[in-house]
Amino acid sequence: MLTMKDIIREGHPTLEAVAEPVKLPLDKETKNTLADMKEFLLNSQDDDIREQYELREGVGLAAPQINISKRMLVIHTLDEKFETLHEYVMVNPKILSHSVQSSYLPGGEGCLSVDREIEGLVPRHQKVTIETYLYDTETKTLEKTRLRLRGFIAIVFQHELDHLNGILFPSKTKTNLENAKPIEFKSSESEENKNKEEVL
Ligand code: UDB
Ligand code: ZN
Repeated sequence: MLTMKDIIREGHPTLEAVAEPVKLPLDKETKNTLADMKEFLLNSQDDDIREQYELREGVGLAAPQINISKRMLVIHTLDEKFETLHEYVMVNPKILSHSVQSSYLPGGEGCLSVDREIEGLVPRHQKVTIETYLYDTETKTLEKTRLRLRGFIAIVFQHELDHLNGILFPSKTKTNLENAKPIEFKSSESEENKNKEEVL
């Protein structure tokens, strides 16, 4: 299984490289890597496994973060209303179009590959239409798909896509964002929701 030891950190050249497109059809090794990446996020979101292996609770992971310079990423998280689970294993994703409206996380961003607190806000597109191959880890099949992502999920996607292009969020922070929409998490009736707001 992947642990924090497998995640490379700021300063490693792979995090600054533009990753290569994944060759299709997927080979066995690539399928295994995608399954491992998804498993890392699931493990990191399981309270017992997270504590046992000292994982950070991840919502997304890009292959370059485990020192594999290929255009693939995984996302596993609820939207900001805590309504819909978005779980995607993406291969060769690209943005087809995006909103003019931008958005940001009011608490700023973090990164599994960045071990320091970074001040500032990161502007993101509020909505993106993407084209990607989606990998199904159960059937081990790949399907070309168009998706419309918005809000928090769109932010996670753009953060991961930046990793495929050798970009880390600290290089994009601003002190002042005009006309951008803060992505607020559905508040605060439950303790669970409060905890999630603290993580952000
Ligand atoms: C994260 N996690 O995984 F809304 F239960 C961040 C870390 C760096 C703080 C672990 C996170 O935002 N967790 C979270 C959010 C919730 C509810 C919840 C847990 N990433 C992924 C990453 O580094 N990918 O490369 C950083 C996020 C910052 C903005 C989008 C991705
Ligand atoms: Zn990151």
